[in-house]
Amino acid sequence: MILYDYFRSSAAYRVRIAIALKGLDVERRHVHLLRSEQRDPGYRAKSPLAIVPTLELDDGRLITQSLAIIDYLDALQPDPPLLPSDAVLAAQARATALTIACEIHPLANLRVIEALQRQFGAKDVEIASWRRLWISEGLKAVEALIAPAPFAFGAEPSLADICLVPQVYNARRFDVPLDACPRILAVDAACAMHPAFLQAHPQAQPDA
Ligand SMILES: N[C@@H](CCC(=O)N[C@@H](CS)C(=O)NCC(=O)O)C(=O)O
Repeated sequence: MILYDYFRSSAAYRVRIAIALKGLDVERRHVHLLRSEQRDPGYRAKSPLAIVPTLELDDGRLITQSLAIIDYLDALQPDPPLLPSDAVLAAQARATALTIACEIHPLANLRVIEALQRQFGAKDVEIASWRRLWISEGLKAVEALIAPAPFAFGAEPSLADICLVPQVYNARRFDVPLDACPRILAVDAACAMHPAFLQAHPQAQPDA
């Protein structure tokens, strides 16, 4: 299997955490987003939206979307599970992951930021404020959804932690204050000591 990846992509970071938790052996190809390599026709043929991550299976079939890739990896290697065994907790962990992946992350994506600059002449200071607004609003909602113990939904990392840690990394990168989010900070601190999260960290990647 090949993962098309970029060290600072938070969506690819989610998949790297899942790969590390599952102990899977996956080849990596780097797609440099700031050099627009995601828009090269060869890569766009694999990912029609020209975004990372994409997983290419050994038979050439392709899976896009980090959460779909993670679902596939979970089916391929069920141990350790990525959702709590309790049905309600599993649904809440998934809801937390979707809050991050659907309600926060897309609003500050590179192509959205580029469109704000190109179509509306948004300046750097306005872009920074836009990013902070949506990350901070979204994380406040996540703060209310999770119940650290010490991971977001129990004693083991779940899909919620897999999505939360990269989003916290982004929040810090863009100077979003996190003092109003003690639960998120506690979960992030628990994950920071877990080997799979350390292995998947952007600064630990060969293309960093
Ligand atoms: N919903 C997608 C989001 C993927 C995504 O937005 N990737 C970003 C990096 S985090 C990207 O490739 N952006 C390139 C661009 O906007 O041009 C997923 O979860 O895989």
